[in-house]
Amino acid sequence: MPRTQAQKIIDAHLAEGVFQPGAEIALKIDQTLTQDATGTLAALEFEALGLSKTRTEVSVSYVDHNLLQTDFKNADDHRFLRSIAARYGLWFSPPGNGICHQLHLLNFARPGATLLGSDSHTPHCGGMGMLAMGAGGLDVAAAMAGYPFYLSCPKVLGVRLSGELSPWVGAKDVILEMLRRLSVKGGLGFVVEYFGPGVEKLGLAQRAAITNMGAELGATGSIFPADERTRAFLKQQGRERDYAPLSADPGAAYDHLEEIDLSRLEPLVAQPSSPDAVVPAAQLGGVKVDQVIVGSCASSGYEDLMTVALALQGKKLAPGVSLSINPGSRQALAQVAAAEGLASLLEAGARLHQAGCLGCIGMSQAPATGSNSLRTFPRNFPGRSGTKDDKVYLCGPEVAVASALAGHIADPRRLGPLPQVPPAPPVRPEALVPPPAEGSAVEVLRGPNIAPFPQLDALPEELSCTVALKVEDNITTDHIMPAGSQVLPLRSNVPAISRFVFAALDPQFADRAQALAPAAVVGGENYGQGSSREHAALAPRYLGVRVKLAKSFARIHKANLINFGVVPLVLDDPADYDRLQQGSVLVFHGLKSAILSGASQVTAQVEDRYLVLRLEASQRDRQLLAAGGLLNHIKASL
Ligand code: MIC
Ligand code: SF4
Repeated sequence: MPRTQAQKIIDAHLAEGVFQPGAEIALKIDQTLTQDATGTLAALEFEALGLSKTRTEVSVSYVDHNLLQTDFKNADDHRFLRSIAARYGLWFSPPGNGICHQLHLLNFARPGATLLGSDSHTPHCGGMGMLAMGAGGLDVAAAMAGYPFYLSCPKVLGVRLSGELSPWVGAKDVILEMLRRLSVKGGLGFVVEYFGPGVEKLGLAQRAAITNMGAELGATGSIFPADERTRAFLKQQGRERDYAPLSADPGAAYDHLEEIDLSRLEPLVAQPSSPDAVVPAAQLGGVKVDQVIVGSCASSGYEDLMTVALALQGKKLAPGVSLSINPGSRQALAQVAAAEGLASLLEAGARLHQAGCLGCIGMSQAPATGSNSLRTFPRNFPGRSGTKDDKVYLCGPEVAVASALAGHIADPRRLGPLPQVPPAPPVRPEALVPPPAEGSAVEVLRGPNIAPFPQLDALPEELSCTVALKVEDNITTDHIMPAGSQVLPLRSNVPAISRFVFAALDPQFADRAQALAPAAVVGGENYGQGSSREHAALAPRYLGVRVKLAKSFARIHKANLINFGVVPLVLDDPADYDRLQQGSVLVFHGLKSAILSGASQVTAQVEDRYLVLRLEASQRDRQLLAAGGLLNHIKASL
């Protein structure tokens, strides 16, 4: 049988199960990445497993999210992660080095391998022809310990690319076109696999920008073939030995097929406040822009920044526009400097920042009240910028620079001929710290804000829980567990961060859930989309939430709920969603036995009615739920 690229990698890494979409499989994980916002908890979890060293080909701990050091907390976390890396055999990337996905693609990604990262944009490295997936920190900690990663075997969505991008149309426009067609739910259960004659026209950074934002489609991963351009990229990074070709067999079948003629795409923009609210840039000429930011893991490499620099050459920003440049990596910044791009950026009036996530995760760069912000980021969920009622538009660097010059959203094709970006200068300002040969004597340095991982009890047989909150469709993990400069420093302190659960939607939530515990939350479709942050599962659990009921769940969030022993139940009957209200009491009899028996449905009594709720869970998931979470389960098995 001819196989897709995804199937080839899955087959080569199967630890349990067979390639059959929907069935549970376990995959051997070759590489892991963590970043500081999720990595502190992952490190605490790894420590709790009691191993002396990681058991992967390579594991890297990046510091890129929590860069503001307004007090000791983030600085303590950085130091803690550096010491953990040395102790347990991880590479360490210090603050200022750049964003995990950009750095991993440059320095470690290799075709044919598997990568598990505690960040939802880990599929960025799918641009290299690897199966790169986002997961909760606990799954990544388990992978670091050599455990396979359990997931539901994905279907494969093929995207046949033909033609070539026109001038001023970029990789971002390809993925925005996918979001326009398929929506933020369209990729659920799929690996998105790109193929066809258009592939060779895209460079590695472009491929990675496309696979990166496959996360916004809800996809498990996205993947490109590995070809001669992949080899050339690796060669330039001094890693040609990591090259291995990858492509689908001729005649491989896809579960769903899309076709994109690259030459027909035009510059696109996602409007506030969802990455799939996509329209042509040309239609938004009436939208004034106050702030423009070029950066984030999706669009911050050498070519992106150089395109902006060259387009700005000899020009000035429109009056009143603030343009920020957030390089994705120290390497990209050094390359732009070597190619003499910095002068144009600075002379035009741009603000130059250190390499990192910065405003993408609300760590500074919040827009002014009532203003419009245009960003080359992957996400524009409401309030994520740090400003309530923000209006954030998403685009590629081409639209960003055209708009910064015009003062309103602009089609970049009006800028005239596309400037030719010179080949990337061969500068590689290495600042990655390899693990020492022997780390067992390294002292792990903890600050006062780093709280131990909380104890979680096993699931009771009888459970009566009260609905503490009811929410709508497409609730993101940014709604459940906000980020931003106030909250992110608490990522290594679960009791403290739990005070902010649902804070923007309902500031009383934390107190109410704690008073009602055990509590439940009711949600609509695609509940928990977005970030991989496991705090969105663990912090509510810490407050006493034992059950979540939703019309459907996003993949990573559902896995995180199970990892912390929160039962995810599907409301198949829309009338049940309507019936449940804040304050409704759900009584489950024999819940634990029902879950362990493999039953696909459980019943809850609500007043004098019985609701039938679906539990989509593998046998292993059920054991985790019964044990009160993965950590309890692994500890019991050791
Ligand atoms: C994000 O883009 O939302 C983040 C911040 O990178 C998250 C991880 C986190 O919440 O720490 C992600 O995408 O997984
Ligand atoms: Fe960082 Fe933003 Fe990328 Fe998340 S989406 S990894 S916050 S740059």
